[in-house]
Parts: sequence; structure tokens; C-alpha cells
Amino acid sequence: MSTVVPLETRLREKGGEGFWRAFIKFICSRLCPHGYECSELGQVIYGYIKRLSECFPKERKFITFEELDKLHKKYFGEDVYRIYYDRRYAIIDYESFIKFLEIDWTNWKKYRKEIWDCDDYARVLKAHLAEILEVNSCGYVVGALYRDGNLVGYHAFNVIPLLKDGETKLYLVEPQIDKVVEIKPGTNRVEVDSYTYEIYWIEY
Ligand SMILES: [Ca+2]
Ligand SMILES: [Ca+2]
Repeated sequence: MSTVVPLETRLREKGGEGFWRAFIKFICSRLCPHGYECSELGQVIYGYIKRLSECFPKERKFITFEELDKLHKKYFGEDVYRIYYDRRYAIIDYESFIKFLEIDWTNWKKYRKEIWDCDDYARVLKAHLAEILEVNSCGYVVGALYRDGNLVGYHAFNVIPLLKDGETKLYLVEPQIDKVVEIKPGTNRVEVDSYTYEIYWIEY
């Protein structure tokens, strides 16, 4: 286990005590004609940075790609093809991930066919986790979506290993609505509300 330095501390380290306050003032002066002093904008940005720093996990665990593959096979056997880009993966706890989803803006952007649709939501959520929390274990999934047994279409979404109750478990994430569902080992089909998600392959 290693300790993760909160964003707030990192910003302080960068430029001393007043660095991030000056940073917010600068942003506000560009966005609001009244500047920082009389605008709510500064408070909003300040609040956002505070919340972002609070969602940084206190602890994280690293596992090798062999260990992640063992977990993957426990859930899906050999049925789901997988690619590993890294030799080791950072894993965080379930609660920290949920807190992160609440303030992450991937799902805030409006769906636009082709330009900003399922594959884009899934790739950006994976990228944000690596960029902001330095968590590289979120998988990009290609699969299919069914409703009442009928194919709705081919679909992209995410799968992520998370620490919960002393175990590492796999979760399906629908990045368009921040929905997180625990996967049951032994099948590549996951029920999410009235839909069935089928997993074809995962890029970790
Ligand atoms: Ca979100
Ligand atoms: Ca697209």
C-alpha cells in the first residue's frame, strides 16, 4: 500500500501556499467581469477543487498483469479476449471510485451520434481515471447490448477491478450515466436494469 498525495497538497507543493488561490483568481478574472472578489464563480471552483482532492483514495494497491488476468479468468474464463497495456495496475476502493464518478464530467457532455457516443464516453472515462487519479486499471470494453432478448446494438462501456470488503472484484460501468454494477463470476453477460450487457473483449 502506498499513500496518494492529494491534489490540494500537490498544488501547494508546486508554488507554495497561495498557488492554487492565485490560480483560481486568474481563472475567475478571465471568466467573470467582476473577478474573484464578488463572484460565486471562485467559490464554485474552490469547492470543486476541494471535492476533487477529497475523492483521492487514501490507499491503493498494485497488482501485476498476471494477477489481473487471473481475476479476469475467474470471472469470464477464456471466453472474453483481453489486452494488457501495462505490467502492473493501480487498484482503488469502491467508495473512492463512486466519489470520483460523482464529480467526473465524462457523463455531463450530451450524447451525439458518432462524434460523442458510447466508444468516446468509455475511452474518456478510462483516460480521466489515469490522468486525474493515476488509476490505469479501468478496462475499455467492446460488446453488445440486449433488451428483452433482442439485440439493441453493439456497445462500448467499461469494466474496472475495485477493492470491496477485503476482496478485489470486477464491476461493469456504464460511463454515459455513471451506473456501476458488480459482475457475477462465471458469465460474460451482466444484467443492468432492463438491459443485458454482453462482453466480447476488454483492453486494460
Ligand atoms: Ca460523472
Ligand atoms: Ca464515437
